[in-house]
Amino acid sequence: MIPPDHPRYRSLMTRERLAAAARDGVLAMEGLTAHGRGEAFDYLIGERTTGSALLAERTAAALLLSARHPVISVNGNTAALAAPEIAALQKASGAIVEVNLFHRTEERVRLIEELLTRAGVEVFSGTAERLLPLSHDRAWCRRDGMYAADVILVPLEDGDRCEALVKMNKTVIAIDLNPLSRTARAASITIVDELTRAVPEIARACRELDVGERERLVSRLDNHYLLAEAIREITLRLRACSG
Ligand code: PTJ
Repeated sequence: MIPPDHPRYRSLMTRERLAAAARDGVLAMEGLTAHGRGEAFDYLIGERTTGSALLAERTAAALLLSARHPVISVNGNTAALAAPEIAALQKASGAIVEVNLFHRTEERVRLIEELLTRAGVEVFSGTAERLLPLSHDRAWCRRDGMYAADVILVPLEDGDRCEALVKMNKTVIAIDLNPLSRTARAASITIVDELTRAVPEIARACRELDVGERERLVSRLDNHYLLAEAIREITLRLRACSG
């Protein structure tokens, strides 16, 4: 029992939620350690959406809205943490939502698709094929879904697939609290923010941006700048805490 007045209530409840999702088979056990790494980086950015993250979120919205075939890729952590937020983003952006897993079993795909559907997501399912140039199971996707995407949002990604998607000339939007990760470096744009803060901000921007603002954001996209700013904001915070 976690008392609501505990200073880390939200964080502890999130852990409980993920532990339950792991017991239910939605979350891979490895997803718990991935979350722990994310928590550590969230401390470093001050558990808030930084200025550079907000710019990245608005640019991500502009990319999704300008896309011919936008896709949101969902894994176990994303489904366990943010299924209703993904439903709202799908509504605001018009993107396809497809499940893609690193620790893939047919049973996990089914459980995650069911969880998303219950949250109001229109899931793009059907027969998956081994289409991406990867030796692990993230290679499995749908020909008319992820494989055909021009813009793809990949929350909590592993670097391999991110690199492969960029090589396939797709615009890859990563959400990753670690600005030093291979994913963060390989993506076309990286949002260094916590998933449950980032997804609603992208959805909000999708509802707000006019065409002129979209074009301006896309034309100024610079991932090196965004990552450098994220690292600078962490450095400033560390300096303030140590001072
Ligand atoms: O469900 P599956 O089988 O597809 O597996 C999903 C995981 C997350 C286990 C898999 O993709 C994986 O191993 O990912 P990595 O390589 O550990 O990368 C996850 C990244 O996401 C790390 O850099 C974390 O810092 C970051 N991260 C973790 N939690 C969050 C996060 N970023 C944003 N928000 C979070 N809540």
